[in-house]
Amino acid sequence: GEETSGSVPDPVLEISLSTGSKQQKYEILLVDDDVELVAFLRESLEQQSYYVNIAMSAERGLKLFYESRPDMILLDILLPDQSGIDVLHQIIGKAKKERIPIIIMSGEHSKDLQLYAYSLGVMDYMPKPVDIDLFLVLIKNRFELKKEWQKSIIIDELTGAYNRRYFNQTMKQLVSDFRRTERIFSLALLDLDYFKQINDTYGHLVGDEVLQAFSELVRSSIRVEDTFCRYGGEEFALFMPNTDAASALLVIERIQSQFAAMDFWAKQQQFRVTFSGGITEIRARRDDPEELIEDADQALYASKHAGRNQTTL
Ligand code: GH3
Ligand code: MG
Ligand code: MG
Ligand code: MG
Repeated sequence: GEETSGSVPDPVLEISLSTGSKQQKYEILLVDDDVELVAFLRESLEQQSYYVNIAMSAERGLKLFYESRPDMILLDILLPDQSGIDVLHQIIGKAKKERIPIIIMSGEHSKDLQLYAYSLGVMDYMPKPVDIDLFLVLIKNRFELKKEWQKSIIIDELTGAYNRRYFNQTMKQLVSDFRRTERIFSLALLDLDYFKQINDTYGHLVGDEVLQAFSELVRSSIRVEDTFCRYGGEEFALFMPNTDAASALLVIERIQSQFAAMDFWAKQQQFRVTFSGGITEIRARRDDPEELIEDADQALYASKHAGRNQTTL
């Protein structure tokens, strides 16, 4: 199998993963050489619960930009060693790629300079002297957009479940946790039964509603530490940390009987839907992502083969 710990991390997902259900503390990189302004901004920003990293030169700013992982950059233009514009040229590519907003702060208000900064991809231009009320609102709005974007890249739109991208990242994380600390987890694959028939009989929109109802039921039945993902089409995956396969089975079987009892209505007909499950638990000699998926998939196949609406270990 593939070694996961040596691979390149996905910065966007690492941020999303680290937030979890907790309140995210954003890190702001402040690059400015004005001692008084820096002290004032730091205090104001920390009061809003932002974490502030300070650089008083371009060189230090660049170093911190590459070493830490700021969620936003506040950048002065007149710096002692290089111009903020030079800094901008060096960081704009990565900042755009990782959606790190850059806000220029400057006492230089010329239209040309502003145009140039905006054309490079700077988000906002804050004139000095800084009006702190305006500045704080602007920063807050930028972070709200960022949060929405972060969510949008890991959530499946139809079902609200985490998407395949997040599935992969969660798998990686849990596997590396296991290898480090022996913390086990179970993986369940859940696949709706005869779903093609539902679509064919009642139409795709009704099929979509079934997927939504199923997802809602699962999400309301699991713990906060569990991660529910849409693996693809009408197939879903559930990660259950600190849970062995036998305990995971109880969880899935409870959901299975609740789902099978749900009444759906379409075309003046009542109908019911079931799903099948396959569960596997991570073990020392079976701890590659591909192996885990393979095992859960085989168990799922056994459930299908044995008549569906059941779960196999
Ligand atoms: P089995 O019990 O063996 O799993 O049979 P099945 O019909 O559920 O499996 P199959 O793989 O043959 O069909 C899956 C169907 O799920 C086909 C596809 O059109 C449908 N599907 C996948 N994604 C969506 C979706 O987002 N919305 C709707 N309505 N249908 C979807
Ligand atoms: Mg300056
Ligand atoms: Mg199916
Ligand atoms: Mg399927």
